[in-house]
Amino acid sequence: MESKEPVRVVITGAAGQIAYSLIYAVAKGQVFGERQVVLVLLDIPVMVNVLKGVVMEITDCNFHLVSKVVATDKLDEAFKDADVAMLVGAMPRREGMERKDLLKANVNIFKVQGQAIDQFAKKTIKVVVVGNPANTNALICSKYAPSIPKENFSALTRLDQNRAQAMVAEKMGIPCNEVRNCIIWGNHSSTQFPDLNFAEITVGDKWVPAMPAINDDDWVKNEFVTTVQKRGAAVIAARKLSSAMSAANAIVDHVRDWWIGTDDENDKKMVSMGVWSDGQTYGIPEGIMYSVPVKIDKKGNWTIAKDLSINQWQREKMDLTAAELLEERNAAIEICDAE
Ligand code: NAX
Repeated sequence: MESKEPVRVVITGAAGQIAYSLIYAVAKGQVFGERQVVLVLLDIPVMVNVLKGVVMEITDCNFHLVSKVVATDKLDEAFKDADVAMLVGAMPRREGMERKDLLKANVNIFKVQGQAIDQFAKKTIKVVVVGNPANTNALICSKYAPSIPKENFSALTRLDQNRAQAMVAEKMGIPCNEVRNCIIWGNHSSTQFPDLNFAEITVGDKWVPAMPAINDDDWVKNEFVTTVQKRGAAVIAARKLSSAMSAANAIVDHVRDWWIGTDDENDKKMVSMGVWSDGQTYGIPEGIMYSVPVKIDKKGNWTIAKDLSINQWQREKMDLTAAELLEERNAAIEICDAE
């Protein structure tokens, strides 16, 4: 990370709608700061022409931080020496498609991308999986990249955290940068558990617990939880397209914090990431990619935030989303083994 070589960033699904906002943010320095980047854009063969148009636009932006653009539909070319991979591209759910058919299509995408990462990328690569089902896709990707540490794979749940924090800010009538540590536990799906028990807001120049200030247990347990869980569907219903600008923004937040760390003066900031569970923390089963609160040091190593006390209500919600992830994992592994 210390070297001044450009950061080689792979963005998959590069011709899609999230990538259209994401590429701009990465090229503008919002993730890696004033550091040169090589943008590697991967999509499928039928999208190669669209990708050409995206490359033309990148050129026309005159980004001073972009040292090179590679647009490709070849996995080996895409993942060669990659430092960071933002795996956005996936098969969308079509009307009438069963969940298991979606899982099948996507598991295979992330299996072959895992194999390519294993073979071609730097062993220090950091991977964030965005394409749904993000947690299970991240698990499969990691499974097929055994030479890369499991800690280097993650699933995006930062959008859910951002949504949760925005809701608290709105409820309290304060700016969103005065809310932190809203935690997302579990799966990036409607079983996720958005948890305000460790959230903080600023009063004067001090961070204080948010729950006593909100002082509305019914809102916290009901309206807040379900609104965050269903926010993605609400955006689709209104826009007729899924979240794109806010998803790209969350990927930026996720990777920037992973790259430079969340360390603040008191080391109190927590961010949510779907990460490998070793079965040792907060009663989360081993072998799934479960979203937890993490702290990240300046070298980019994350650790799960410690000593958070979990009550019975939280426990039940955490177990419910774990059960869904175990089910998804078993179905995904069955698909991979059948190939
Ligand atoms: P789009 O359909 O606009 O773009 C997806 C792109 O991926 C397309 O250009 C497609 O050709 C490409 N693609 C498909 N298979 C590929 C493969 N094997 N290799 C490379 N590229 C491939 O979708 P978009 O709105 O950009 O969403 C992308 C994914 O993000 C979807 O799976 C979506 O469900 C997921 N999301 C995840 C979120 C999260 O918080 N984890 C939130 C936003 C979003 O819903």
